[in-house]
Amino acid sequence: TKTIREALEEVVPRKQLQLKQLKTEHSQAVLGEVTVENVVGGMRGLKAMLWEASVLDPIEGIRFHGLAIPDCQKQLPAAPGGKEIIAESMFWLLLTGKVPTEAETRQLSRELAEKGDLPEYIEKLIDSLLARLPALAARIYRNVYNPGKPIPAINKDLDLVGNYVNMLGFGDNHDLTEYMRLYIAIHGDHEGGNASAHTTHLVGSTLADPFISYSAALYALAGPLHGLANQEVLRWQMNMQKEIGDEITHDKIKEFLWKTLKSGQVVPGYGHGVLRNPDPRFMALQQFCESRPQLLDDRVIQLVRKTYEVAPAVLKEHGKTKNPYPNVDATSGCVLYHYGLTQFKYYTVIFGVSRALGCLTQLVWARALGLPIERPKSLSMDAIEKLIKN
Ligand code: CMX
Repeated sequence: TKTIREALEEVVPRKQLQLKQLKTEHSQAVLGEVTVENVVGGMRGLKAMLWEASVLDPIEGIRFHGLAIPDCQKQLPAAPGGKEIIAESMFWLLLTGKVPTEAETRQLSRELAEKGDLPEYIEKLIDSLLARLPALAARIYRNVYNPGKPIPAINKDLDLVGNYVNMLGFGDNHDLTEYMRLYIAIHGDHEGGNASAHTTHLVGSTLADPFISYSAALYALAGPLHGLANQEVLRWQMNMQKEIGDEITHDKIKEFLWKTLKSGQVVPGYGHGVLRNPDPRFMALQQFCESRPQLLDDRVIQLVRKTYEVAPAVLKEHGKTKNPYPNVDATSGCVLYHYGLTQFKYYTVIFGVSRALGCLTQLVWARALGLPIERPKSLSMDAIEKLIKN
């Protein structure tokens, strides 16, 4: 059984060599063209970043080192007594490109649990940020929403998310724990170009420490077009519920969708910068709901499912978005709400605990490979026009 450090040490020299060869043998190879659309359109589709852990295909969705979500669900070890993927096995895969054994996963859980107490000073080990995030995030939750109640100590025999849910005060809810395990594993990484991942990479490229780099990413995650969308979805679905009452029909949902669109708002939880199909993370969370009748009885979850039956056609008719299908945020917050985590404002914090897996993985790789400070070239509109004319 290896530790994660040993597993990483095996991979680093190979990757360093690969980068060296790319730089010496292929540095002038052309990977694509830069169009005006790339520059004025938020760099969509521009191949301009190194990111090791995952690739986002517009049709298939996310693959973590080649493994799609159903592959991960089959291959990555779960927690003792659980069935869902856990953060540790996902982190191991993201960082090393290998599927860990059950023993390796348990060992990582223990290592993280041992480092998970909030210390008085900051160690520089990168994965210790990861280890401390649950305690930090749980303390925020408890201080804001449940002040004065003691927070349980970290249980060294439990996985990262098991401990997190425990510290949040929901440790006796096995279904929520399993949901959070799945949620945190599959939100872990989504390629490098999304706003939070890219922010970590950019700030980290200045050699700012991982705490600062990842804090910057959380500000990006807090925007309603990105991580805040899952709480926006819940608010929007609840407003829909209020407006259409108990009798949920396709026509009433359609009417509400058009009202949202005509007021100039986006439909939260739908559309994506890269995906052009329903998000497999959305499908995985829907499958979780399908295996639990009490979730299917929940009015808001029913609305989410019914909305999915109607919204793609409405968005197609509306004709603006390139992707009329749901992304993961269309469902993720609604299930948290069902399980009693009713404070919407906190949902992006949970997303933040998860996204650290991928962002910090790449930060480790950026350091191991000695990647340079990021510094793309900018252009004014006059300069673009001049280049077009030439
Ligand atoms: N509802 C209505 N209009 C939408 C839309 C939606 N869900 N998604 C995109 N559009 C519109 C855009 O606003 C844009 O309109 P304009 O031409 O008037 O500016 C047009 O369709 C084209 O946009 P696009 O190329 O399809 O999408 P982008 O890559 O620009 O934006 C995203 C992607 C996610 C920001 C956008 O789809 C959106 O705002 N979705 C709703 C918010 C959301 O769910 N965000 C979460 C994404 C996942 C995540 O990061 O967590």
